[in-house]
Amino acid sequence: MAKTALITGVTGQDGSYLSEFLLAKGYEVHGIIRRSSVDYRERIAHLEGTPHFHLHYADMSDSMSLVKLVGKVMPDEIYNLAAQSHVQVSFDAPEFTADVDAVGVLRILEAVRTNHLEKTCKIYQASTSELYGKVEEVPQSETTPFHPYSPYAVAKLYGFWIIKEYREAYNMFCCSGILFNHESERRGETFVTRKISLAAARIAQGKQNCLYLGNLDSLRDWGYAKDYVECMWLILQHNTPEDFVIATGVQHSVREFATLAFHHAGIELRWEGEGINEKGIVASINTALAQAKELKVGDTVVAVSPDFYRPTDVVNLLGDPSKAKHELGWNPQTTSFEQLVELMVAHDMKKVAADDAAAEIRKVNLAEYLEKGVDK
Ligand code: NAP
Ligand code: G4F
Repeated sequence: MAKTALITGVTGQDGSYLSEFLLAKGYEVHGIIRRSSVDYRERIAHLEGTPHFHLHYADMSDSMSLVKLVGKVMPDEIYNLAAQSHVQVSFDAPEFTADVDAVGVLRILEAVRTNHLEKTCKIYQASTSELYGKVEEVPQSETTPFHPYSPYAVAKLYGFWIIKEYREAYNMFCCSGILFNHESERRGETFVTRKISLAAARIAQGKQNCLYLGNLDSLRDWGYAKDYVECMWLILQHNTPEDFVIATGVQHSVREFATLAFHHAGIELRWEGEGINEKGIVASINTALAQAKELKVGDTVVAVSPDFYRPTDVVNLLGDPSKAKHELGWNPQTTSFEQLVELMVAHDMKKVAADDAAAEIRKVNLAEYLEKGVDK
C-alpha cells in the first residue's frame, strides 16, 4: 500500500524537493498551503494537478486547522518543514517566529495525539544548526551543547526539545534532523547564497551595479538541498527514532562563496579593505560570460552595508555528519561546494536573461495594448 505523507512548508525550498522525492517513491503526498494574495506557487507549480499530490489550506498558527487536516489525511509520516525561516527577519518579527517555529511544532504533535495516531504516524522536525549559535565546539555533532543566538534559534530550540519530550513521554516516533545550511536554485532570494548568485548574474549582464552584503567573514557548512531531503526520509525509515546532524563537513566563508559565484559569472574579484570598508573589485573579466558593456576592471561590485549586520550573528558553523553517514548510509559529499555554486550561478545566469526576454515581451504586449485598446 502506498504510504501517505503530510508536508508542512510544502511551498518552500525543501518542501518542493521533498515532494518530488516522495512522489518518486510512490507516496501519496499532501501539503499545507496558506492563503496569500499571490496564488502562484513557483516551486511546486509543476506538481499541482498531478495525481498523487494534494494541497490543503491550514496554518501553523491555527491548531484547529491542523487537527482537522491530520484527521482527514491520516498520514503515516509528517514532515514539519513550515517556519518563518529567515534569521535576520526573526529579530524584526520575534513573536510570529516563536508562534510558528516553536508552538507550531507542539500543535502538530497535539494534532497527531488528538487523532489517536501517535502509534502509527512518524514525525520529522526541521531542526537547525542555528541551535549551536554562539558555538561551543567546532565541528558540531549530535552531542555538541546548544547555544541559540537569535529569536529564530530560540524558537527552534523549543521545537527540538518538545519533539524529544513527546518521544520520551508518549513513545512517539518523532525525530529532529539538525540540518546545516542547504541551498539550491530554489533558495529564497534574500538568503546570502542566492542573493549572491542572482547579483553576480545581474552584474554580469549589466542589470545591477553593486551587491551589498553584511558579514563577509561568516563561515557556513553549505550543502545542496536536493541531497538533504533524502536524509529527512532516511531519518523516518531508521529502526529507532533518533536525531541526526546533516551537513557536508566542509566550511567556507561568505567571501569565498562570492568569489566563486562571480567567477562563474565571468568576473574575477580581488578584495580590498577591512570590515565595513571591504570591497570586491573587478580584477578581470571573461567577456564570453560577463557581457555587461559598462563593466570594467577596477569597478567595485561588492560592498559592505551595516543594514545586513545582525544584532547577534552565528559565524562558525561546521557539521560532523558521521552519524548520518554510518547509521543512515547517507553520502554527505554527493554535491560539492564547488558544484553547488556553479549550478546556482548557471541557473541564475539563464533566469536573468530569460527575465529580460519576458520583460521585452511584456513591453511589446503593453505597447500593442495601449495602441489597440482593451477590446481589440
Ligand atoms: P523556506 O523556503 O523559507 O520555506 C518555509 C515554508 O514554511 C514555506 O512553505 C512557507 O509558506 C511555510 N510557512 C511559513 N509560515 C507558515 C505558517 N504560519 N503556516 C504554514 N506554513 C508556513 O524554508 P526552507 O529553506 O525550505 O526550510 C525548511 C525548514 O527547514 C524550515 O523549518 C527551516 O527553518 C528549516 N531549516 C532550513 C535550513 C536551510 O538551510 N534551508 C537549514 C536548517 C533548517 P509560504 O510559501 O506561504 O511562505
Ligand atoms: O544565508 P543566511 O541568511 O542563512 P542563516 O542565517 O545561516 O540561516 C539559514 O540557515 C539556517 C541553518 O544554519 C537555517 F536554520 C535558517 O532557516 C536559514 O535557512 O546567512 C548566512 C550568513 C550569516 O552569518 C549572515 O550574517 O551570511 C551572513 N550574511 C552576510 N551578508 C548575510 C548577508 N546573510 C544574508 N541573508 N544577507 C546578507 O546580505
